[in-house]
Amino acid sequence: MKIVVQAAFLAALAVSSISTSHAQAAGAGATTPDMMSAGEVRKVDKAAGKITIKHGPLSNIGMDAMTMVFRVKDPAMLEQVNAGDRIRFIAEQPNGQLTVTRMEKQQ
Ligand SMILES: [Cu+2]
Repeated sequence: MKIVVQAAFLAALAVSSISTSHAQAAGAGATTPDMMSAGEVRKVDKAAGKITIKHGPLSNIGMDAMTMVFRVKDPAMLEQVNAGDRIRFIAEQPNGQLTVTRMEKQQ
């Protein structure tokens, strides 16, 4: 039980620090590539507004590498990528739901 509480606390800390970084980045108009995680698109489900990504470690939310389904912050993000594309992205957990908040296709 104690471990669960600590994990929740750390998650809250991580989310708040990410939000702060985003605000700063937006103010400076700068991209923050070092915050982004690498991944490969496996499936794009425009109807459901979801994307399946094979991702590396997501340090900001304490997740190991795996393949999983994410929601996307903006459905338009799904128009920019196709299965097989390599991407860099940021996933956050604003309401307990893993959501891709930023995504860039790798050239
Ligand atoms: Cu994952």
